[in-house]
Amino acid sequence: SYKFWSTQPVMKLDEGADKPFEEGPLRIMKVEDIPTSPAPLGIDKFEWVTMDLTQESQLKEVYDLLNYHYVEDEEAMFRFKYGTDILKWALLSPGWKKEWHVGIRGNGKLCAFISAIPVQIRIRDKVVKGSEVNFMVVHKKLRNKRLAPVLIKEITRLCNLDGVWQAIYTAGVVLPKPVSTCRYYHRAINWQKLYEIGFSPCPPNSKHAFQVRKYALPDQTTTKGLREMEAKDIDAVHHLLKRYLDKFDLVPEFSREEVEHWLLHKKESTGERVIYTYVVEDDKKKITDFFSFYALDSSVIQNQKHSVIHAAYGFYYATESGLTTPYDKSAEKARLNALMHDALILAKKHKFDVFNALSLLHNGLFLEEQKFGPGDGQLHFYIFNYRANPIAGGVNKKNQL
Ligand code: YNC
Ligand code: MG
Repeated sequence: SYKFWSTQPVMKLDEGADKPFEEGPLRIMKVEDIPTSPAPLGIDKFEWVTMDLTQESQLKEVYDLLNYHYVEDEEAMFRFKYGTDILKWALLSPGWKKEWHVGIRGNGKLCAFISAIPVQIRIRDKVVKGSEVNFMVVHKKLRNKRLAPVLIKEITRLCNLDGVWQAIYTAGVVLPKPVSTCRYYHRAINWQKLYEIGFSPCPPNSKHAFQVRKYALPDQTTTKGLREMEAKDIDAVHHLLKRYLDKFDLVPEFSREEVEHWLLHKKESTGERVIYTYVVEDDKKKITDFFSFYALDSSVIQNQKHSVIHAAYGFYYATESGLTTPYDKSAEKARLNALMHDALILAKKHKFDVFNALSLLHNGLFLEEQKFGPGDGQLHFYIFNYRANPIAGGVNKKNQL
């Protein structure tokens, strides 16, 4: 019945399915009408706090909260284990605001958190200045007490105070109303470990040795001119990505600074490596392709032998082979398969156990051939305060390719 969500400027689940409609904001408001202080929490010893993630001690508090209480799969086998370096990457992106890192302390202890970062989103032909809301978490002991709506209303107020009226967010749960839905796909790299954890079953008519051989990868990549992205590639990667993302209906509009932040690994950085980006440079020194993946561990909740899975997540890519006139789908398919095969080889070299990808962008062109299998998880995409026609997600849906 969505007691909370039915009060919010979002489309109803049964709305707008029959015929296409004009897209745009649902509710128009003015900054001067937005309250300048948060709604009182009304619980003794509980208070709103702004988390300063540039302070190691506060970053560590958010890390601890997420480490024990953040997203688990349905069977509670795994839980995302965001480390402090990936949290900095995700939350201190260009234009970040301290005020958008919101916590609740109870008796001084951090027990809930929600965040937003500024983003420009293009939805079909319109560009919206919005925010991306992520890392909403409530301590397990405080669940089902309607704290989530309180967090959501507070991050909304803070975005509105900065003149931001739209937001994008994803969730595994169905809420009113997904603009698009994707499925997770997984490609085993260390099949034996995934088997021991209980993530990858051995099919009844198969044998261990066969499964291990099926997922074996060579040690060397084969794409000519493939190398790690460097600072000198930022403009070329930015330009190529911008042209490639033009093909899609729901994408970020990245600035040069954002391309640098999201894609360039800083060699001098200490900490754990988060982003892996590779470019292909041709004989004329032109960047013709790039691909990227990021590192995100998951805790294995109940296992004698293994406590963590090292997962690589497919991120942005672009290829000139997808940009020819006329468009040649089979040429793009062949190229993406070659690139993703190399991505898997590099992921193996960097000791990842599994490579995860969603059914978005043109991933449908390579998932099957690269031996990805569909997972149980779905990821729903939402836009707050915006009326939008559904955007086909999933693999091989007609609008996608
Ligand atoms: C969810 N994930 O339906 P109704 S994703 C949004 N996103 O409301 P309570 C959610 N809403 O149905 P709990 C949600 N999960 O009555 C539940 N809800 O209308 C809704 N899990 O609240 C739910 N992190 O406090 C219901 O539930 C109401 O104590 C129930 O808390 C929920 O970060 C949660 O999965 C998720 O920590 C915090 O279960 C808790 O269960 C938890 O009684 C593990 O809440 C971690 C987890 C979610 C990851 C994410 C994106 C969040 C997006 C939030 C929406 C942002 C809107 C845009 C705002 C800015 C606008 C501008 C401009
Ligand atoms: Mg609650």
